[in-house]
Formats: sequence, structure tokens, C-alpha cells
Amino acid sequence: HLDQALLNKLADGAAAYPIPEGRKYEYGTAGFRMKADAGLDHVMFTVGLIAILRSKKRNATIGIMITASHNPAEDNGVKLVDPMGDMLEQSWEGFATRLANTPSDKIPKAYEALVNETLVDEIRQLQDRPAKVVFARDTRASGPYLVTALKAALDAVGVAYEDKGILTTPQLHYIVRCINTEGTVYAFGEPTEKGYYTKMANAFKTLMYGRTIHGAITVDAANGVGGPKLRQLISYLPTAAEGGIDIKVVNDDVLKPEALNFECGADYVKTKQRSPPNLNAKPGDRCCSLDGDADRVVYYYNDEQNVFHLLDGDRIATLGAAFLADMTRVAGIDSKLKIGIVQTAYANGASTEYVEKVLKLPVTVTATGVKHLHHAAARYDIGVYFEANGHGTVLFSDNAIKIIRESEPKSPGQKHALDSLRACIDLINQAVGDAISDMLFAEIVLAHKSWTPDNWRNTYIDLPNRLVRVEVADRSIFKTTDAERRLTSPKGAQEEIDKLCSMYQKGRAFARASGTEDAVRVYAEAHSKIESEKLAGQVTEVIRKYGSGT
Ligand code: G16
Repeated sequence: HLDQALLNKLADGAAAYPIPEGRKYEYGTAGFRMKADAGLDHVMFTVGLIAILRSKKRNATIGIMITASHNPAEDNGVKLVDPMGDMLEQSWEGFATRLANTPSDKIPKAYEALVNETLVDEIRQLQDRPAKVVFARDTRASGPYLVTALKAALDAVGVAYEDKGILTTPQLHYIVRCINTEGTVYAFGEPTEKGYYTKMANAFKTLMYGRTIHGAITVDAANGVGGPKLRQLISYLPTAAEGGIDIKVVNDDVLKPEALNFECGADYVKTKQRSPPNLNAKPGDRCCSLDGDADRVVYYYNDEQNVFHLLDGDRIATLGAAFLADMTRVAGIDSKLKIGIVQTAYANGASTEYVEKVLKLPVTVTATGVKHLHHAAARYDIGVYFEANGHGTVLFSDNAIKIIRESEPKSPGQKHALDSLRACIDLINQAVGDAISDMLFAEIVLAHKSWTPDNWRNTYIDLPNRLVRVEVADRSIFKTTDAERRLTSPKGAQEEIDKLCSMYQKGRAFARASGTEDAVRVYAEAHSKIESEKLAGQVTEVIRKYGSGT
């Protein structure tokens, strides 16, 4: 049993954050997400308690990120970060969901029950361990109030915490990993924002040795936290005149809260397949868009005929994997390392074919959500994972890091390749997908290959595709299997989708319930644009019919 004084403090703290009538919460694709004023404060209080339990359980610092990433400005959300800077272990999502759905007056007892369920092992009671939590938030206006609710829980239990203020999601993940690996062989860096910039800038300089980036890159920061943070990083990077990079930051207004993700940002560009209206880029100029918390990025450009071309997460993955595979070959260590790519069902069919047939690398397909891709990528020595929407990174296994660090070069070419690989280990944020780090990585690879965006796009031609957001009465009835590529419920829906797909050349489509929005997503691709749009429309009708609730 927990001390009565602690239970009383929890009761007092939780009373200020009741659950609104009828509200149900779920730890989804990326934690809890909803309208910020629809009872998210209650969730914040409970997430604070889960972080405490998790910290005690793992005897490590746990991170909490307050953000709703690509969602509209009035939404907010919260996700937990495990000790190595990765997403909360999935088996704990259930505890988080359960506590979030507990009415305030029952929280003390529910917390006590969770202590008994998660912290008591046969040898020792972990409950007496000290807990440590770090948290940060994006630029949303609701952030400070939500922090108050979170602190109320941490203060009620009386644990140590650090408020890191406003950070990008990947910066918080980086800091958590740095804190927990400090002084070990896995040391990740200095656990500060400055440490993050310095590590990235140093790696960038090594990788850019003898290379030139042609022309400026325009970065649309979605009017989110990525804007000011990127500006800070720029002050650590060499300018174009110094052999570095010319980054033009646009859509970086964080003072107008409603501007966040509005007609800009990675999700807008990917979904609408068009540039943000105010970009002012010339034909051939490289552009990219971050999302609201700077953990995803997509590239694009207009060609000489002013036709828009998207270079999405699939492209960044193939670009990066091809580069890393080349470097391991030049370094003479390719036979010792298994390189692979992880995608989701949203990956363009042409990209999968390119990876398997041209790059000759294996592909693993997982369900949507960084947590799924991350784990699959960790099974390769060099695992490149990207969602088509721009979330992704590269993971180097301990074995790969050892081989790359310890190999002795036998020629200047091998030395250069090994130095480059070592710098990649530092440049790429292995804790989690990081838009800023991914963007620098893409810029470096393009410079190494002397590629224009046209060269990049011509590696393979995307199958025309369409993504549709369908609102239904209850999205939870849509259940999937086979990495979300097939519906198992409602009965009959998949058969109809299969029939439709078979009517089109290269027709492929699937539907799945979103984990971050109250909607079902439909993806369709086919040989031609008209066909892909027709297929998307027909599958949308199927989903509407089965989801109408009648
Ligand atoms: C989050 C997740 C991503 C996922 C996206 C859309 O992104 O982190 O892995 O692809 O949501 O997910 P869903 O289709 O389930 O809504 P973000 O950028 O919002 O954190």
C-alpha cells in the first residue's frame, strides 16, 4: 500500500483535472491527441504518473513531449519517450490508456494498483527508486497550461523533473538518450540543445569535406518549432561561402498560433501534393517542408515547365540507403553489414520495386507509426526506415558501429568512406526521425552525388497515387491485418476493395483507421493519375458505406 499522505496529495492534484462527460482516451499512433481544451489536461496529469512508474521501472530518465505535430493548431497531444530516446514500449501503452480513462477521484487507487502491477518484482520493490522526468513542448498556445497539469502530477508524487521549455520532438528524444547514456560506451552526446547543434554541425563539416552544395535549400518550417530551432542550427553551420549550406527558412512565424501547419508543412505538401502557396521558389530550386514538431520532412521542386514534383519519405530512404550502401562498399565492409529498408503500406509501389530490384536491398513492411518501423529497422545492421509522409531515420546496430569505428583503411578512398560513415552515425539522429537531421543528410548525399532534384526523381518514377481522409461514424470498426494492407472488419469491405483494385493496371489500395485523427485514411495508386484518383474515389465510397453507422 502507498503512503496515505501520497494518496491524499494525488487526490488533491487530480481533482483539478476531471474527465469531461463521455470522453474516451487512447494512446494512439503517436501518443494521445485531441483538441487541447477537450480534457487533455486530465491526460497530462495521468501521463505524468505513467512517466514516474516507467522511470522507476527502467531506473532511467523518461521523456514527455507535448505536441500534436501535424495536427491543427487547436489540437495538442502528449507522448512518452523511453530511456534510449525511442517511443514508449508498446506494452505500456495499455497502462497509459487505462490511467487516462480513470476518473480523477479514482486516480490515487488506480496509481497504487499500477505500482503493484508494474513495479513489484520478486527481489525488490522498485517503488523506492527515485524517478526522473524531462519534458518539453512545441510552440502551441495550449502548451504552458498543459505543462501545469503535468507538473501537478510530478509534484504530487514529489519526483525530480526538468522542464526543457520549447524544443522539437527529436531534440527531446536526443536529450533523453544523452542523459541515459552519459558516461557509458553508448554515450550519445551532451544532453543540451547546444550539444545537439554542435554534434550535428561537426558531423556535417566532416561529410562536406571536398564537396559543394549547389544552390540554396528553402525550408518551410510549418510555422512551428522547427523554424527557430533551424535558425539556431544555422549559426553553427558553415555558410555556403565557407563551403557549407545556404538555408532559407520560410513559414517560421511562431507568434501567430493559428498559422501552425496552416497551408504549409510536410503533411499539407504530402497530402495535397502541392507547394505551400507563399514559397516563392524558382523552377529547379530544392524545397522541403517540416511538420509542426520537426520530426518529418518531405522534399519537392517545380521543374522548368513549372510542374510540381514531390520527393517524399520513400525518396529520402532510397537516397540515403543507396549512399550508405555505396560507402560500405568503398570502405570494404559491405560483406559484414546487412543493410535494409523499412516501409509502410503507404510506400509507393515503384519505390519498393526500385529498392528490391535496383538497389538490391531487402524491404520490411510494418504498420504505420514510427514505433513499428523503428523496431523493424533495429533488426538490420544499417536499418533505413521512412514513412512516405517523411518520418524516418537510419539506425546503426552496435555491430555496425563497432565495424565502422574499428576498421583500418587501406587506401585514401577507404579512409574517406570510413570517415563519412562515422560522421553519418553522428549526423543522423538515431533516437528518432528528425526532420532537420534528415534534411542535412539529404543535402549531403545530393552534394556527394552532384545530383539535381531532377536526377533524384529520375531514379524511379512514382506510381500516381491519392490519399483521402474519410470521416465515418466510428472508425474503430475498421480493423486491419498484414501491416495494415487488408481490412479484417467490417466483413465484406476488403473483398470489395480487392475487386476494385483488380480493375486497374498496377491498382493497389487500402484503408485504415488513423491513430491521430478521427478518420479513416484511404490510399490508392495505379498506372495513371486518372486511374489512381478513380480507384481512391471508389474505395472511399466503400468505406463511407461500411462506416455510415446504419
Ligand atoms: C504521427 C506518427 C506517424 C504517422 C502519422 C499519421 O505523425 O508519428 O508515424 O505516420 O502520425 O498517423 P495516422 O495515419 O495513424 O494518423 P505526427 O507527425 O503527427 O507525429
